[in-house]
This record gives sequence, C-alpha cells and structure tokens, in this order.
Amino acid sequence: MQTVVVVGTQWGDEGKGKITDYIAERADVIVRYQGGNNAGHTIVHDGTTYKLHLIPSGVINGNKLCIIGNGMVIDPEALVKEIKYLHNLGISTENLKISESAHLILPYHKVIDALSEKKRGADKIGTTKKGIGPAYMDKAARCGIRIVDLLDQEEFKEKLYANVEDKNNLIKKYYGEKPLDADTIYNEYVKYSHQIKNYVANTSVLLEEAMDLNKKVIFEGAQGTLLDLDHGTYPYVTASNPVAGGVCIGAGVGPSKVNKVLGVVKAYSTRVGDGPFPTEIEGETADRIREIGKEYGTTTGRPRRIGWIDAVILKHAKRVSGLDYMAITLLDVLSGLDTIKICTGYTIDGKEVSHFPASIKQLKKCKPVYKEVKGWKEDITKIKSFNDLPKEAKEFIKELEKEVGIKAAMISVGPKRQQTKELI
Ligand code: 2SA
Ligand code: MG
Repeated sequence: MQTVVVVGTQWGDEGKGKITDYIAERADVIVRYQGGNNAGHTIVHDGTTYKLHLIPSGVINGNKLCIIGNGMVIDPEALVKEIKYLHNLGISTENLKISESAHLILPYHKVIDALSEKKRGADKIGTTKKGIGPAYMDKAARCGIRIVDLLDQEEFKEKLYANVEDKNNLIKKYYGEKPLDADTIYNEYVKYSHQIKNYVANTSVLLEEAMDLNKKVIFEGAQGTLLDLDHGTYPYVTASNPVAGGVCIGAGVGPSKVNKVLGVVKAYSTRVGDGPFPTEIEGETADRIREIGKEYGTTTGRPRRIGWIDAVILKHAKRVSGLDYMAITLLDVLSGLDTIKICTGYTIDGKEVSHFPASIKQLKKCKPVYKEVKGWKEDITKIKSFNDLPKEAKEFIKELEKEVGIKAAMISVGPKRQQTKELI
C-alpha cells in the first residue's frame, strides 16, 4: 500500500499522532494537510514524550520527509519554537518542508480569535485562540498572506500594512480594543522569514516525485471528523477539513492517489471545547477516565469532556472519509470498569434517528441508545499481542466492528510504540 490517511473519527485527540508515529516506521513521507498549531499530538518514544503542534509526527522517526501542506495555517513564531524544541531533544528537522502556498497566522488573527470568542459569550465555540479561524477567514476572503509572500519582503510589507489597517478598524469598531502596530509585526515576521526560508518548497511537486518513486506516504489528520468545517457539529467546529477528502485540497494530490484510510477511534469519546456531545457523562466514571486517560488539552491544558463511545458518529466518519479500517486507541483506560457502554443509535422524542443530524437543535435533543458490554479488570498495558487481551475486551472490539461495519486493524493499550498492536 502506497498512501494512507490517518484520520480522527471523533472530536480529535484520538491518538492520531501515536498511530502515525507507529506506521511512520515503514513510511517515507509524512504530511499534515490542515489545521495549524491548534493541534496537539503526543508521542512517547524511548522514554521521551514529544508534544507536536505543527510538524508531522513522523519527524521523530529519523530521516523521513515531513511536509507541512498548503492547507495548513502557520504561525511562524510557533513553528520556529517547535523546530528549536525538537533540536533541543536531538531531533533533526533537516527533512522538513513547508508549502509555499500555506497561509500565515498573524498577530491580528489571534487577537480577533480571542475577541470574537468573548463577543459570542455563552455561545462561544471554545477555540484554542491560536488564530486558526480568522486566518482561514482571510484565506477565503482572498486577503490572506502566504508563506511565499513572507519570503518577498516588498510583497509582504504591502499586504501586511493593508491588512493591519483593516483589522485595526475592525478591532476598534467592534471590540473597542487598542490597535496593533504594523511596523512591529513586520520586523518580527521578517526575522521569522530568515529562520524558515530554507524549509520552504513546492510540496505538491515533492509529493508527486515521491509517489512516482513508489515512496510510502502517510497523511496525518489533525482534529477530527466532528470538528470538520463541513461534516462536523457546525458551528462548533474548526475552520478546516480534517476528513480524508481534505488531503487532496490540503496537500495538492488528486483523489486517485489516496489508497487507504485509517480511522483512529478512541475507546470512549472526548471533546474539548463547546458544542453538543450526545454521549457525554459526568461524575465518577467520567473523572476516572479523564485522570487515567490524561484527558487534558495538549495545547491549552483544558480538561476534556468525557463520554461513551458513539457508533453513530463512527458510522458518520466511515461514510464521509471512506474509512477502510479502524485503529482503536486508549483501550487500557477502560480497564477496571464493570460495564462499558456503546451508543448504537439516537432517539428524539422516542423516535429513532437514522443518521447523525446536521441541526444543532436536533442534536441537543438526541438521546443515546446504549448497548452494554462487560468490562474487564486486568491491566492490559503489557500484553504482547491482541490474543492476550481478556475476552471481554475482545468482545468490546467485536461489537464495535459489528456496529460500525469495518474491521479494527490496530489497537493501542498505552502511549509507547510497543503498546500498539496490529490485528491484520
Ligand atoms: P480552533 O482553535 O478554531 O481550531 O477551535 C475550534 C474547535 O476545534 C477544537 N479543537 C480541538 N479539539 C481537540 N483537540 C485539539 N487540539 C488540542 C489538543 C486542543 C487543546 O490536542 O488537546 O489543547 O485544547 C483541537 N484543536 C481545535 C476546539 O476545541 C474547538 O472546539
Ligand atoms: Mg490532540
């Protein structure tokens, strides 16, 4: 198999970084195609924990080509910081390439992100305040500034000053806040441009060359299906397309080049940020899962909301991304529970709901229908293979496969590379 997309099937934090890192051992190229430093991918390798936000998880794997695709939005301050962080840990970024067409996050995007959240009040989205939404807004409004513009100081200056004037008017008019200084931003960004210029390339061409040579490519999704701008719980979503289709747009490859899609499925559900969450639970079980699963935002430190696994969502993810297989992660976190619930459907006022609803109002009314399976007591973090799992854990996976209609190709029972097991 030549290309694989690793996609989040829920609200992000399914363990995509860990699964990408695991399969990256056999790959040549790892590509991020959407989002920015709102993402938080945690990888544990040889006793070191790596937290990545922008750079593909494959970077930990030695000499792999790592691509930041055109569909991403890049905060150069965060990028330079992440490069330094990796260097300090002895990880080389020699093979990192950044698309010249990717858009920049500028200081005013972060300010506007925070101010619009404040303005939304109780209806806030719960963004990471990294400026992601406002940067994609400018991209769609055709006033965005790209990496290629940053490398051309004259071009950059012209675009930056026009934007700062516009944004300052907005900031003053709608929010009554103080304006930003264009000169300060310009000087700061020119400094960054020198630090990143050697990484910049036409990454679509690089990918084509790699694929022509039959190199193995992984596309690493960030966030998840339910946070997708088109297929998620709009407006409680991010501003990009994490679903598998986002690869074509965000990496500059045609759909015929995407061979397999692996959906990463957490054994329970989490959501960080606001918006509907039909299987959400609170109380003792939720707290236990949050603590054992270390369910706190990798980027913001926010405690994540907890719920049971939801097959309605997984079927939605299977359809919109064309999932071939599942990778079931954080299975070990469920050890010790007497029973585990799997949501198999929803009802609204007693009536069955056939598909994941688009209306937020409807979604809020959805009551989950649960199937209960027996839990297991054993610590499963040290199992050598899938066969060592207690029969209840195997039963849980079998039920999920039946409900969703696709096989589990992998499971993971801990953060280390050796704790990921292959089934097929
Ligand atoms: P944004 O900042 O505009 O993308 O926020 C919009 C929504 O998308 C959610 N979102 C995320 N959800 C889960 N994980 C993400 N990455 C970090 C992590 C988040 C963190 O790995 O833990 O540290 O808080 C991520 N990024 C964006 C966000 O919560 C909003 O619901
Ligand atoms: Mg994360």
